Amino acid sequence: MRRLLAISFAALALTACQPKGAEKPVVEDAWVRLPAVAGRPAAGYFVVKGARADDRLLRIDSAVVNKIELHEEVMNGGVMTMRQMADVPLPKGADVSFAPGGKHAMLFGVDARITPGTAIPMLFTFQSGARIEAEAKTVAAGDDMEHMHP
Ligand SMILES: [Cu+2]
Repeated sequence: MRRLLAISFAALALTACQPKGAEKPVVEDAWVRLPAVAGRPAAGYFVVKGARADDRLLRIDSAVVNKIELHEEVMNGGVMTMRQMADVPLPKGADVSFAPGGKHAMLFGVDARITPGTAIPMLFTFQSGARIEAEAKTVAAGDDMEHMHP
C-alpha cells in the first residue's frame, strides 16, 4: 500500500513537471529609439521569452529597415563599445532582455517615413524555425519608453 502511494505521488509530480512555456518563443515590449540625426542607425529593444526548448535568435528583418544587426554593449578597456553577435542564445523558459546599455538590435537604413509613433514591423527568426512577428513602437531620440509606462 505504501509503495502504491509512493508511485501515485511520483505520477502526480511528473504531471506537475510537464514542460512549461509556450511552443514558440514570444517577443514582448518591442520599441525603437529613432536616431537624433537622420541617416544614423536606430536602436531596438524588446524582451524575448524562451519556449519549451533551448533556442537561438538568429536574425530580425523588417520591410522598412535595410539591415538589422544584433549588438551587445561591452566594456573594453574602460570604454563602452558595441560588438555584433552572430546570434543570441535563448534558454528554454528564460527571458532575454534587449535593453539600453546591453543587448540591442541596430537598425541601419530606417525608412524616412518612419517617425516617432509609427510602428515598425519586425520579423524574428529562430534556430528552431519559429518566426515571430512583432510591432515595435517608435520613440524620438532622448525619449525614454519607461516614462510612457507609469
Ligand atoms: Cu549597436
